Amino acid sequence: MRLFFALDIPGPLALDIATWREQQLPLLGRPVPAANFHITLAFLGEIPDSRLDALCQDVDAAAEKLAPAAFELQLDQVGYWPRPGIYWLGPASWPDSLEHLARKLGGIGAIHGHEKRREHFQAHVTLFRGCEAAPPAPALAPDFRLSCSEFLLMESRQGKRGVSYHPVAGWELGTGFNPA
Ligand code: 2AM
Repeated sequence: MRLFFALDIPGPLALDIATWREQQLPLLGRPVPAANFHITLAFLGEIPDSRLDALCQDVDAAAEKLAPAAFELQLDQVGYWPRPGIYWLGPASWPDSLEHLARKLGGIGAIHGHEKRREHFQAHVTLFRGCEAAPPAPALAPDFRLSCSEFLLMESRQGKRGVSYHPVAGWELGTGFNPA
């Protein structure tokens, strides 16, 4: 199965983002359907089904040790990566704990599958793929708040109508303090 770790974008927020995209950006490349919006933490690629349990156990152990706290992201900037042709929406900043978590999950993925790590972590929601040129800056700058209280292991399935993503497992993010 083709797997990746991600933060989900809840339906109502995904619709708000899609509406803003429609109003503010021209149609360049292939728009990602709102139902597929997410923030990738680590991409694992093809992982044999037989490794799923061991993978999840490693994530259980890492989640217990790192005890990542829930957080909020302000999705307030857009960016363009020419080589993959991706136009994205993301936060200008994010907590160190999110980056640690993403790196840890990438490391766990590398143990169970293939080395697929990106060099620099940039939290982002892909809005368009196959973008050959940078779209003009949106007249109305984005400013969306995303509350993150869990992260998910997602399966990517290729169907007749395109790719769809399905949660396989999830881990809650904590409150960030230990009650006495
Ligand atoms: P992105 O859209 O956030 O850039 C599921 O396929 C997700 O995994 C995609 O949305 C993509 O994230 C990410 N992904 C796919 N192939 C990848 C690769 N080779 N390296 C890193 N991330 C990848």
